[in-house]
Amino acid sequence: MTNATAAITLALSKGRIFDDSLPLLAAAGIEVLDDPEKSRKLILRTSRPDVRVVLVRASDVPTYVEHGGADLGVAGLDVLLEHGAEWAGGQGAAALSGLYMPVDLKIARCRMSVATRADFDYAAAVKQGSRIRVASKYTHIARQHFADKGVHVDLIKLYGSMELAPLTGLADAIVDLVSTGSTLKANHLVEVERIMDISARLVVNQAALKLKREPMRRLIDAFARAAG
Ligand code: PRT
Ligand code: MG
Repeated sequence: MTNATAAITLALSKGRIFDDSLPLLAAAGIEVLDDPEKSRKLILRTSRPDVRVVLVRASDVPTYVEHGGADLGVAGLDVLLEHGAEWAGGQGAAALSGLYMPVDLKIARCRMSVATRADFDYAAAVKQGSRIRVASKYTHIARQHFADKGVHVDLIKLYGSMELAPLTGLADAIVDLVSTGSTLKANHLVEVERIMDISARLVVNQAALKLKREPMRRLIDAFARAAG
């Protein structure tokens, strides 16, 4: 490529974000030429010589875009809110500095919810203003939620298998993503409160948007149209 600055790098994560982004890319006239399930490549070529895809961890997408490792990326609102809070002392999405969050792609949809064991009286625990022990990977979202309700909370940070926490007595409740509800059901947990709806967003590096205005604008518009 002769004009390196014109090349566009899109950060995606393997799994549902990648899978759900493919139809949007196709609608924008872009086909990904490498299959991440078949190769170990982290940089994927596309049918557009000036567009490439980099595969990063879902929670690393905002970091890549913020620091210009990618010009744009697709990340869940959950990831963006946690990332924003991490770097801005709990101010959430409003504080995402170098990131511009223009398009709700309406993919990878789910909800952030509170779940407990069926025999735990959540309503009473919340009403009485007693302390409640909550385990989550999403500690900033959880803290904000319970603060808004005026509920005292002891937060326990976990990185996975959150369903185990109420079953082992580690916590009274968990805050986790729910889509079909079958994971909760399989672990005899019940969804007791919905915190917010979650979907994936297209995030854009602001400097890249200025530097590569035309091709970036066209790509963002195509994504927006495809997302509907
Ligand atoms: O897995 P890894 O640690 O690499 O990263 P990640 O979990 O952040 O990535 P990934 O690919 O699992 O999720 C990427 C994004 O997809 C998330 O950031 C969400 O915005 C979105 N998404 C949509 C979901 C779900 N639906 C979802 N159901 N992310 C996770 N889940 C999990 C949930 O945590 C729970 O364990 O699926 C389970 C519940 O599913 P149901 O269908 O049984 O209710
Ligand atoms: Mg996952």
